[in-house]
Amino acid sequence: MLLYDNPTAPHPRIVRLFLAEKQIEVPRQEINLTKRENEQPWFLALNPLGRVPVLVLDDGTAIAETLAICRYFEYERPEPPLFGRDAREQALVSMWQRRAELEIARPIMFAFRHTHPWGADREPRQVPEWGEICRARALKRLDWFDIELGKRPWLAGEIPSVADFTLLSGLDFGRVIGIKVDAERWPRLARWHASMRQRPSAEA
Ligand SMILES: N[C@@H](CCC(=O)N[C@@H](CS)C(=O)NCC(=O)O)C(=O)O
Repeated sequence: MLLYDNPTAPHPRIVRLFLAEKQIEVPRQEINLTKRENEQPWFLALNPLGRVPVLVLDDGTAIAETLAICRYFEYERPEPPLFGRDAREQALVSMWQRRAELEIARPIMFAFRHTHPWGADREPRQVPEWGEICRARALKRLDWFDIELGKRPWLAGEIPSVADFTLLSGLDFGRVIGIKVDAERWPRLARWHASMRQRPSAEA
């Protein structure tokens, strides 16, 4: 088994957080995105989209997509449950994971790709105005997440889940476009962030 990884990109970090919480060790190989290793034919054969993470199983099966990889490990090692413990929790984790990804992490990623020099020759056309719109949208959604995080300890309920790792990775990546966890504006988000930072997985 081999996990194709990258130390600074947000999606691979979700998998590392997930593995750390489950105390699973997996051999990893870094894909250098700056040197465009992800665009090499051998890597595109594993994931035609040219994105990390990718998990290759011993039988050669290549699993791309962060959530698919996390699902694989959830089945292999159910404890601690990170996708919810029953039907209700699983539905809530799924709901909040998608919201964290679609409403926070993705707009932050678009803002980065459309305003940062890194994205200049990776996007078909870099549109800084679109990047700014995405940045503003993520900030507005964080106001909402702050309210939600005042209602329960973790994003989807009483136990930490893959929804929290998705939010943490997206939010921390926000640093690259100047988004910081502002405790004045988002006190409950800051409390949650501090709790996440105290977990043994935080350095993953
Ligand atoms: N939908 C994919 C997205 C993966 C993704 O966007 N990976 C980024 C790093 S966070 C990547 O490999 N980007 C390379 C590039 O765009 O050149 C997933 O959930 O794993």
